[in-house]
Amino acid sequence: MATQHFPEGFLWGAATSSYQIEGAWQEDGKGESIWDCFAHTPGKIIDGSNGDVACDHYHRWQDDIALMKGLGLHAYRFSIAWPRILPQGVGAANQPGIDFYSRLVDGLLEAGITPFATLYHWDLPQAIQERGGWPQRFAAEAFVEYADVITRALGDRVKHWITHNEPWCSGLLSHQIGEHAPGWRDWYAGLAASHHILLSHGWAVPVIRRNSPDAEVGVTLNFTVATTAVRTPENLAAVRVFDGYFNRWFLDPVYGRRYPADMVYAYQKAGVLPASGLDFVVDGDLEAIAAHTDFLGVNYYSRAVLKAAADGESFPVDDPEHATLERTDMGWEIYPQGLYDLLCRLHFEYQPAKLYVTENGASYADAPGVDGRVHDTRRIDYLRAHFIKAREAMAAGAPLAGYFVWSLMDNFEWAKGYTERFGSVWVDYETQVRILKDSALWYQQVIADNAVG
Ligand code: IFM
Repeated sequence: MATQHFPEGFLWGAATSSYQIEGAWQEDGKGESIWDCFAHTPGKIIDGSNGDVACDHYHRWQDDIALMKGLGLHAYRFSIAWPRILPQGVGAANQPGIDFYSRLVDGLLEAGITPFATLYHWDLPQAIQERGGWPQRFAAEAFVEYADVITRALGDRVKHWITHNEPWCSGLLSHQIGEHAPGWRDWYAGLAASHHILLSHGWAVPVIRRNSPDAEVGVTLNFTVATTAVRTPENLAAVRVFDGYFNRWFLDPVYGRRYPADMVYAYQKAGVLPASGLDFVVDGDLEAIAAHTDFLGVNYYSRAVLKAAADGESFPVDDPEHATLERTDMGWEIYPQGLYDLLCRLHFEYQPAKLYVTENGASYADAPGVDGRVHDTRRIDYLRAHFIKAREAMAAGAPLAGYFVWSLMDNFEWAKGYTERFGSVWVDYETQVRILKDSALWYQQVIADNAVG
């Protein structure tokens, strides 16, 4: 395979999120989040762990910036813990929490690394949850208050803002499937939560622009490329439904197309929505959600190979027989072509002004060997294949401006606790020693060459 060069100025980065790495769950006036509460509930996290300490990044951020600088990263995507800023979700701000992110941002800028800040990567203040959480409209109003406070504090230095990370997860995985905090299993609540999350995005965009002149503002969605191996009308309809549930439900309103009518109808038919339809949508909401954004953040890991349910009515089911056997430790199929297909689809169907891959990566358990190094060659193969597909999508016209590897370091993988390792940097959770895996050294070279061979 010939070396693929990336255009000058292409941003190479790595990503993390607050709850997954910071620890310090009770320090310096931080309020409790729904993830503190969820992870402290027995039975919710597979290994019984939590993010109380995680990678202790709250205390080790300077060393972590030094690591990033050593890797040559151009950009770092991190998230801000809302309950560090407003411990009760609204009202009094917590200056030490603001100061932490202010120091982090200054440190990044001094190291020549561009900060990309995500406002919400799932750690909702528990106080907001106690008032009903995202299924309530109030949560969207509270988010705007939080967005205002933090962008006023950092908006002079942070020039790339992501309102939300993966609304499918914070809306449906959390309220419909129940795997993530707050662990509800109520489809209607999941749709209401998703709507208020999108609404809070739309409402926050002009506030961020006001507080952070010349900033780029966008949202990050996670996508699963849906496909079927046996192209019967039933299976193709199943693909359409899955795509509507996972991808279009979020993309369409953000790009001014309202909620997909086929899905509204399907939800009404299934009794998920009342006959009156989207009764949580108020006049003006859809216009707000469609606020102009400067970029779309794309999180891509895998695809879904689907078939129609046997009764022809229920939600589509997985068709593992027809998927390839190559999987990461998460059990996710490795399908780099999906990234090409996705970036091209987004470009041709939705025309975002700019795209960033805000997450892509793989979980592999490879640990330090006798030589003290971590030979994670499967992660290198995974990343290389995806970088190449991204470059091909750019050649086909997709306006991709940067790529953030998930994740900078091993961290708390939500309901899977510390059993999955996505990092380019190995973390020993006992000692907090960090070791650059082979994939980190490989990535360092990709960045230096601005090319992948
Ligand atoms: O760890 C998560 C991240 O928080 C959101 N996107 C997917 C990653 C891997 O599951």
